[in-house]
Amino acid sequence: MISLSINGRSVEAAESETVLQAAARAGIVIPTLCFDPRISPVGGCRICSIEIEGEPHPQIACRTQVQDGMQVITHSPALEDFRRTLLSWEAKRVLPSSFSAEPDKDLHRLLRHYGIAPSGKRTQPRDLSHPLIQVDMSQCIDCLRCVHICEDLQGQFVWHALDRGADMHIVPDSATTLATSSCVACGACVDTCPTSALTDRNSGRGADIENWTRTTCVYCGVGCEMNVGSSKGKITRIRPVIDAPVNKGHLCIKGRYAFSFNHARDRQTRPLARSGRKWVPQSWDAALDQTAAEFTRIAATYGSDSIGVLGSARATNEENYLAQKFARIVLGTNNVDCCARVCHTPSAAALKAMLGAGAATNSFDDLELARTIFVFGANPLENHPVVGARIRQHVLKTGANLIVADPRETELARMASVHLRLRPGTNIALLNGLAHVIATEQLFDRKFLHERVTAWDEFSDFIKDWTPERAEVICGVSADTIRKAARLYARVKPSMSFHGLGLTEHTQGTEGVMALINLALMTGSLGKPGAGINPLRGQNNVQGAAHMGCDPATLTGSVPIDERRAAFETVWKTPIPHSRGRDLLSMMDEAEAGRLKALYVIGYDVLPTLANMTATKRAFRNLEFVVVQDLFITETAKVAGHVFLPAASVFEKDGTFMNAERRIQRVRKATAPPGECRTDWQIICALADRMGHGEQFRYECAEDIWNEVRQVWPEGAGMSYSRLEMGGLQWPCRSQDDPGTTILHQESFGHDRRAALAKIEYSPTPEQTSEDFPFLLSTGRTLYQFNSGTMTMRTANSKLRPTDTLDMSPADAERLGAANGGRVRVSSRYGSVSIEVRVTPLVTSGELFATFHDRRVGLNSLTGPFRDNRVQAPEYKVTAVRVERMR
Ligand SMILES: Nc1nc2c(c(=O)[nH]1)N[C@H]1C(S)=C(S)[C@@H](COP(=O)(O)OP(=O)(O)OC[C@H]3O[C@@H](n4cnc5c(=O)[nH]c(N)nc54)[C@H](O)[C@@H]3O)O[C@H]1N2
Ligand SMILES: Nc1nc2c(c(=O)[nH]1)N[C@H]1C(S)=C(S)[C@@H](COP(=O)(O)OP(=O)(O)OC[C@H]3O[C@@H](n4cnc5c(=O)[nH]c(N)nc54)[C@H](O)[C@@H]3O)O[C@H]1N2
Ligand SMILES: [Mo]
Repeated sequence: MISLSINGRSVEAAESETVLQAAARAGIVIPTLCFDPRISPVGGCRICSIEIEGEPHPQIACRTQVQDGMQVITHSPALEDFRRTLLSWEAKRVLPSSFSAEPDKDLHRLLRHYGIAPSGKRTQPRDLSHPLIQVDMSQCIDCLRCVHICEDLQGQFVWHALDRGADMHIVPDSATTLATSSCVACGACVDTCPTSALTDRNSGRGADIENWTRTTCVYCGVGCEMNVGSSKGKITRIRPVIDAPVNKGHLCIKGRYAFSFNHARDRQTRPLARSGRKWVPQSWDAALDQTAAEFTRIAATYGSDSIGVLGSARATNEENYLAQKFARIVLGTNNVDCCARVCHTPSAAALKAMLGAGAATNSFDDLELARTIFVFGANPLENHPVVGARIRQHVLKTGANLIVADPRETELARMASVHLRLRPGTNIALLNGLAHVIATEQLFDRKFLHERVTAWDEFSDFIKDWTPERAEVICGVSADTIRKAARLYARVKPSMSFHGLGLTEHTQGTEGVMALINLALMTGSLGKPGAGINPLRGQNNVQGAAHMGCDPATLTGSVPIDERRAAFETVWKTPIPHSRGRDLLSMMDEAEAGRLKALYVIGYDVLPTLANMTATKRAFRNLEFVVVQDLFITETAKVAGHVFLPAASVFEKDGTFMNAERRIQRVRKATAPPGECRTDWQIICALADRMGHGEQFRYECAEDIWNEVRQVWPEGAGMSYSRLEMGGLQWPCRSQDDPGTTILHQESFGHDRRAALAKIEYSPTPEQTSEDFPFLLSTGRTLYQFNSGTMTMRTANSKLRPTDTLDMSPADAERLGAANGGRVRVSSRYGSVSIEVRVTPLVTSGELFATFHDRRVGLNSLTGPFRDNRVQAPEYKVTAVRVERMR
């Protein structure tokens, strides 16, 4: 540390700091205009000029390093005059109407502070081509913040500065409109722009915002923190939290812009009951009475295990905790699950079985420490965009190695050191080939193998047969490429892997994750910074929903029921049923067989998103009673619902989420629920009360529920709301003074000091192409839409991506005579759909890729009945199909 004087005050600073940073820490505000902590200092505006004793001219604080004994003046009359002069020039670019509409823009604040009136006029037309971002270059002051933030934070390189000096102007990479540029609408440029040159469209006037609430994003498992602006009871604007540990001042198009669903006209705000084909509004009393009576009747007639409950990966931990408690002690069944089943239950199962904890081993902050990043079957630039951008930045800035295993040439694959472009459904062959190279070339970590790993002899015997040449025949990746990837992963360490559904949604999904864990065990890539096995979890709280106990076999904390039965029964004051619970897929089978009679579906549109929709529909139609608790009449409700209970959204309640790196973060109420909507936890408690269990469901607020969770879950006991108020914490966190755990397995694994390697044989899926079904279809996501589309389809995101597409290689399109944007009929052994074609070189000839977000397409009519051989996740990633042109 060194010491300097600022305005006569002695200030301590680190040698690496700038005067601006040191001053800010001391609470001294130096005005800035082109500065943003998220980008490296541009230093062009000179507003942050300061006087330094001994220097003849003013220096700029954002680029001046502190020095021991330095004497700084930040606010002399001369400096203030200088600032006023500079700002008077900039004021000529500011339109008076923008000045009053957007008081929080940095330049507008400064003008107000210095009492300078804006006097700008529009000198060129606005660019209104983009549905989310308005461009008004009349008001641009050439500060370059947009150019730099797009490079430094998002890595998209959309904005460019053309010409120099007085002629400088900023243009998108299309050189014409923003809509035709490569913009992905993360909104970072708007967020940093200090004028109204870049503003959000459709998000109200900044001047009208009455409240800002810090909360956690409602979409994916990254867990970005955001500030939600509201006015007159509506969400009107969302901005990233600058000091958030996960997103560090960044958001993606969904978090930033896709919030208008919250106030959609068809948002349901009253309980409804089905009467024939119609939904009839009900009072809460009537709807809850009917639900309680039906559950009671069905349990009495067919037994408790004829009812199932599905928790919601979109709702809070507190609510999911209550959903499983409700199933177990009110209904008396362990039939409780959630949509983790269909995505990363294979990851949780594999990690739990091999390493003793069913969650990501490391934190997102580790990725900047990794020298090799292995992205396996995941597409983070679209599906976890803030993490995707961090990966891209790390690779661009440090030259870290990137290995991508994906049948498609995703954007990350395009910039990878090695792209393992395998045939869908052949992960095991590829992973075993990689393990073979590590074993036979002795690239393993001898010390780690000795101290932390067992079953090496059997494993090395087994893996001998998996030569890269053998793997090549199956997975289509050349033996040399496999060798290259194995050498990078094993030699250039630390090596960190991130994986997605391309690994898990297969008949060998769990085993695929196990085969990936083998690589980490062999190379000692566990329990260390910059390493580990990290599933990129799906929704905002899917990790939490399952961890809270929305899983038939485990209780809160992911413990097998019989391991902690007594402890839970003491707190719950009721016995937990002994019968084996059914997972979602078995519930569907039971419904089809007529043995499951009722389903309580909380925040999960099962019907269109489960594979093999024809079978799902049959199962649902067999049910005597289905309750849907959601924001909207979902497809599930439309086809099968009997009672609809209107839930408050994430913007309308308090609670916590658990992100993909085990971080518990607060969710805070930004607006009141509309109409008669109630929070999920209030609804569950009201139902429990009606069914005679009010005593065990008496809570005043979300925090009361959380405190009970902490009581039954020792690894979460240390995370009180008062601590979470200061920022998220990662479990295990056992006591109030436990800082939480950023990296698991440092000294020993969850179950033991040593973990065993797993011998995984490859067994091809029964879903094979044939003469009738010659194409392999894989399904997944796009940046702009989210899952069932219930939320994003009701926002302006739909203008950027109106419907699902079938991605097809140019060669196949030509052969079939299918044009870009034309319609085709796709048929599998299970069903058929009509869908728009998108011709793209990103998919290989013979393979197809489609998204599943648009209910009008109903893509899951195509996907089939096969499931993961251990935990039943559907095989969404391989379906044999044929394609016919539609006339
Ligand atoms: N924008 C957006 N973001 C989302 C979602 C969304 O719907 N939209 N959904 C959220 C949810 S619930 C989840 S679970 C996550 C999912 O996030 P991801 O796991 O990234 O999801 P997918 O796009 O389904 O699949 C990832 C990749 O797997 C590849 N793949 C297909 N078959 C194979 C194979 O056999 N082997 C390998 N190695 N790769 C294969 C696909 O080409 C694709 O690029 O995203 C979350 N984030
Ligand atoms: N073909 C194909 N199909 C797939 C996949 C694939 O890769 N390919 N992926 C699968 C995967 S990984 C997943 S996770 C599923 C996702 O399928 P879903 O879980 O159905 O997807 P979401 O769109 O996340 O839907 C959640 C529902 O929760 C509601 N909701 C939001 N917030 C709240 C709340 O606070 N309370 C309540 N009660 N409701 C709320 C929304 O309105 C929405 O209806 O889809 C699966 N389907
Ligand atoms: Mo998911």
